Amino acid sequence: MRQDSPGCVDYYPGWLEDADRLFAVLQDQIAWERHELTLYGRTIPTPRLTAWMGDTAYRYSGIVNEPTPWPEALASLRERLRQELGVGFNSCLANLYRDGTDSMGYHSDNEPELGPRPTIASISLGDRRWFVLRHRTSGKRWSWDLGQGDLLVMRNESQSDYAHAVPKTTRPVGPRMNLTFRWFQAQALESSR
Ligand SMILES: O=C(O)CCC(=O)C(=O)O
Ligand SMILES: [Mn+2]
Repeated sequence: MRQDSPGCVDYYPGWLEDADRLFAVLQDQIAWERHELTLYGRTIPTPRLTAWMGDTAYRYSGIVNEPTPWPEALASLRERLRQELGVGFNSCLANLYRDGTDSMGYHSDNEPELGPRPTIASISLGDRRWFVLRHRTSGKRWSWDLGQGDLLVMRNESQSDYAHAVPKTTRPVGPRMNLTFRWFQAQALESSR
């Protein structure tokens, strides 16, 4: 594990052995979608493909992610995470960065349905990508060059005190996939209506 990580992030390089096979299976079996994002009155397609596996829709940044079915390989991975981390996950947001122009801007996974201190387990497949974490007030940054089978776990104040991003790159890169397992509490939203 990296010595210079903030305490709320754990990094397990090469956690998954059969990452190549899983990448091919999930690229084919996940129901990938491309959403549109409205920013400052302009509607643009998101610079990546996504899919949401969960019980109910997940809304953020004006995007509505309707749930899509769990491929068997993804359900097995969720079970392995539960056994090894001792944390249950009921949903997964998958991202596919097709080339270096695909990216994700700085944000925190701080929607109310995720709770105040969510544990998010992120698995990387495919080519490597930089994952950057920035402390909200000090501006201090950390980055990880994530690739095939790496596991990164964000916990505790990782979403309240930090933002994270996947920047674009001019490096020639092949497709890169990220699977973020979460616990999504839809009732929190419904009971407040
Ligand atoms: O690709 C990544 O590692 C970042 C994904 C992410 O932040 C998200 O899905 O919310
Ligand atoms: Mn995120």
